[in-house]
Amino acid sequence: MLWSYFLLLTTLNISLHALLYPAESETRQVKSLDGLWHFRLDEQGVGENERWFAQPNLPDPTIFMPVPSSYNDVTQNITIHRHIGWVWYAKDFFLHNTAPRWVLRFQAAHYESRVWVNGHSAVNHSGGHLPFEADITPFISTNKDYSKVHIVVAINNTLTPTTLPPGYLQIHSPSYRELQTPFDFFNYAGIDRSVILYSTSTAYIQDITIDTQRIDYDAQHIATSAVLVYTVTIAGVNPINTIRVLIELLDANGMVVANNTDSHSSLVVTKPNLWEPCGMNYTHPCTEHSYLYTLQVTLYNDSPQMNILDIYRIRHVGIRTIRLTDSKFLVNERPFYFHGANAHEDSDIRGKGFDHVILAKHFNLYGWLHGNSFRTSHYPYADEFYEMADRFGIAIIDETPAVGLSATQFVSQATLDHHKQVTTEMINRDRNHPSVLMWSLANEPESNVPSAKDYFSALANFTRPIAAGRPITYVISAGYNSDQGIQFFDMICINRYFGWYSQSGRLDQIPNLVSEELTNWRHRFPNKPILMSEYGADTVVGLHNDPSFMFTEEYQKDFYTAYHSIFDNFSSLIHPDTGFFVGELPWNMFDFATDQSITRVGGLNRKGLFTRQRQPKAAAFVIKSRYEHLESINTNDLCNSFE
Ligand code: BDP
Repeated sequence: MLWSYFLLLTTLNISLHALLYPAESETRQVKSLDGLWHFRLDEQGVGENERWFAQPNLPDPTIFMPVPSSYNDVTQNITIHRHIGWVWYAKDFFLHNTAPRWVLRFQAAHYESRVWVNGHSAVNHSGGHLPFEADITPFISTNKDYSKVHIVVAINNTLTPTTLPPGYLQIHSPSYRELQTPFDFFNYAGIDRSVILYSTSTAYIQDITIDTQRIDYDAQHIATSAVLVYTVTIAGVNPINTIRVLIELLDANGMVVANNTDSHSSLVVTKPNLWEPCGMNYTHPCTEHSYLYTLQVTLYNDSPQMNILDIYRIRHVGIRTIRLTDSKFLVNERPFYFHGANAHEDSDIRGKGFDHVILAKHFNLYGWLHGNSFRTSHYPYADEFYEMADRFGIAIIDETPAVGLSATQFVSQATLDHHKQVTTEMINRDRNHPSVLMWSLANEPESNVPSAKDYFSALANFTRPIAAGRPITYVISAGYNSDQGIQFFDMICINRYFGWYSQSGRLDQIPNLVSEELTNWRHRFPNKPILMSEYGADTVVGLHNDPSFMFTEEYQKDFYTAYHSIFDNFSSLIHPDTGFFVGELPWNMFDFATDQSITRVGGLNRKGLFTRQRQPKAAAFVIKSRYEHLESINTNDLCNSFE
């Protein structure tokens, strides 16, 4: 009987961030607080002084605001659309006191958040794209079998030189304030992801990490065994030796394939089914599921009855390895080629608000396109995207919100500290997702200035030990001869717009320029694979011209085709001996909202392969047929030969 093998727990790691996704189980209840909340602007910024959080209702005028959503585009009111500063949300609900501990979790709110529960300050959080939570048990009444709970949230979307992303408030006059944002997407704000209440037992599973340490193969490259290492962190118990833990790995049929009773150890799986990214010749199509295991952790008290205290399941455990060589990105020791498209969390009316319809459409369209990857440009996405990517085998390059960094930020200790903080929060949240293949720590920093060198050296040194087996990179707009920071990272990811921002209208110039660019980067960094992390052209759907002119659907098609032949010349798939080019990610999958400006017609960046309403432009069919072709390149013979 398994119980007899139980070891007493010997280690207890308390992590600062309990980031396990709120999941229901036999011991945990989950209650959604999504829906219509009371909402109002606080244009004078007086709410906190006037103690709005302590009043039964927000002062009039209030309106109903859906949660999750960005508040900007839900009404017809331009003042709400372009508001800069504080807004307030409030909601009341009843909580039945059926558990000893209740945690209030915000999946994200943009940017600076303050939360009060029944008039008490519960949590403050800085940063727009990662979860935060508070144990609200002290603020609810425990002497009755129910509590009435009043939540008030104040949120400020003002970005500053030390926020990520940064922003610069310009006050031209009392009635003309402007938030300058050094990035190309609208600064949507509000409670834009779900709000969840969940319960735990008094002693509970606080965190779990799980990584594939190694996979062994036979001569046909069939996996014969795998070793997974894990850590379980327990909280709310003293002393720790009154607790026992059981770790079980279940296959897709629910059968236990490995187990252990130590809180920090390993699991050995024989004949494992590997998690594989989709859309490669040897893997599954992007419309079919990838193989996932479930890690089940059970916490018991150390009594003869072995009472269960807590159960938590991670349902998206994938067995796979990642390794970079000088010229290849290997997944399960086979060369992986990224062919997908970048995106934004962005849609009509919702802004950046999370929505299951948009989520499902997102992955259906990657399947249609045969796209096997995307970068979470330019911030970590909602958790649900990663779960879907795990399921479909879509590879993710997970990006921090550090977009628009310039020399100002590189000399700011506050920025570096916050950058380390969000990097840690992102890795802690996302490290158990097999779909996350790489961490991108920034997008297009001004990395050609001398101060970028120390900044990125410090950031790389900080991140490498916590990178959970993934390579680290940042995405570069600087030139191959001027970038100061990428020397400290593992991969070269470049954004290039030949034929658009430079050589505008000159498609004929693209092939030579791309060829020179890749050759020059390779020359400077002969040991780092290269990926085209953005390239694209604005395209107004329905606009045509022959010969192809900028902004027409013809131009977008020809633009992409001009890059592709050069990519193939350097491809690590097509030229396994000499190639070092490991992927192509068009900018962008969908048209997306930006600030209004003279270059953004209707306040949209129109570089989407699809419109903002998710309908294809002509170039989408070009990319689809290219990706179908890339899938058919046979890499079966290439395994196990990459040093
Ligand atoms: C790139 C940026 C991206 C922009 C794109 C563009 O990384 O955020 O949206 O340019 O201008 O440089 O379309």
